[in-house]
Amino acid sequence: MNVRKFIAGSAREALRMVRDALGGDAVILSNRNVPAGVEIMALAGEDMASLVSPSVEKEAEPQPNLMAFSSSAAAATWHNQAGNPADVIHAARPTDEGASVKANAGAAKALAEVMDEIRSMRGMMETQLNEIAWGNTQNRDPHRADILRKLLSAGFSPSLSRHLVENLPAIKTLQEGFRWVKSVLTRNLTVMNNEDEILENGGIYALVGPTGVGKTTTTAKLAARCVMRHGPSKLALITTDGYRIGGHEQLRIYGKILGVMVHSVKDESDLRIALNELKNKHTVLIDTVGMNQRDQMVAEQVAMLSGAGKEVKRLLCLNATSTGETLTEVVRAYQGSGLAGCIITKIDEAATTGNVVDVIVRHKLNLYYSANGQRVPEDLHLINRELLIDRAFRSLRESTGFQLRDEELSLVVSGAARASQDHTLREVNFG
Ligand SMILES: Nc1nc2c(ncn2[C@@H]2O[C@H](COP(=O)(O)OP(=O)(O)OP(=O)(O)O)[C@@H](O)[C@H]2O)c(=O)[nH]1
Ligand SMILES: [Mg+2]
Repeated sequence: MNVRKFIAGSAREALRMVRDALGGDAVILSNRNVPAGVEIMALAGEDMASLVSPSVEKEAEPQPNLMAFSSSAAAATWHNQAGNPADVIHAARPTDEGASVKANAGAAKALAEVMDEIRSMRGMMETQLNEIAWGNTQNRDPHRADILRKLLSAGFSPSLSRHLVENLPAIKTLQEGFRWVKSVLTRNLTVMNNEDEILENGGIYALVGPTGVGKTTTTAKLAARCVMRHGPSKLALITTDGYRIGGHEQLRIYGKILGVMVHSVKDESDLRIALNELKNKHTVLIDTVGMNQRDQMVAEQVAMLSGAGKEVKRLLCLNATSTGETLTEVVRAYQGSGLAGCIITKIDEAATTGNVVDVIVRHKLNLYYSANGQRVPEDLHLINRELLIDRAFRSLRESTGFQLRDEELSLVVSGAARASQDHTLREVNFG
């Protein structure tokens, strides 16, 4: 085996040297930055034969060519012809099994290592090419970089931010770019336009979500709005918070203040009975017990609400102070066969709000209200889409250590999934 080292000022130049010296079938073993530029260790295609036992050649013709690079775009186009190490190992099965088992095990291990190396190199090169492409964009069009930085600082995910910036039309000023971004986000945010949807139409609503997000407080705020519109007799409150000490007390106190009965249920059959008894009520609000989104009990709770014999519309409380990743997990866990919508809570405590807006846009959740404080009933508001999006970009502190510098932007962007790989972004409407 004749492994050779090539050093050049750039990856492109080093790859050209490899191709000139070892041909188009050369196998790249490693690639790293060195003081003089880039160092590539490579092996001629035919030398791969030394990695497998001689008996292999009879059975596995032509020799598996792990990777050949296209001469047109040295760093850009890599063809993995062997597919995966298993294919290669299979091709290397000996004719005299007993004698060659050991040799093949060694060859298989070596091939697997080479394949791992190749995969990690491919990932590295894709990242580098992405970085170069983004670097060019940044130089050509600095407004885009500014907009991207603002989106990321506001808490939007790298993939949605990148998707927006990539689709940004030609702009003359930064303001023009921001107007476009905000209008796209606004257009893709679905909200309850008229409170009559819940207050006039009535029905059975359950507030669900992780622990401490504000379900009970929001149930009380909603209950107060119902009572203000129709009086206390049209409303009933149910709590599923039966097993925690004092669990149902909190809602009972709010019920007492509003003059509304509070029913406590333990399980699905209890809920069925309660909903049947309350069938003449215009509105029933169910305050559920909070559960960690990673808990199996969430699925049981969804099943309990779905199997109660009546249509129970689930409203998911999304705590604006949670990260986008956590909120995504929460939506996935609580989605079940479909949520009626969501309510943003604790928006007053959130340093960034792009995260919660991002998750709502991606999952196409119908946003009913946002809560911005502990006061019942004052701190619950209908959504003004423009204001909510504006707020995401307002008062971003520049020195929290979470802001990105120019050279860091390309790293984030190159790692972000392209819209074509992220199905939640495919339907973003650009107008
Ligand atoms: N700042 C702020 N605090 C809120 C908001 N909503 C609720 N809280 C507070 O958050 C805490 C938890 O609220 P709860 O309503 O008990 O939350 P929960 O989801 O019912 O909690 P569990 O039943 O334990 O899962 C209380 O101290 C509330 O006053 C809000 O919009 N902003
Ligand atoms: Mg509660």
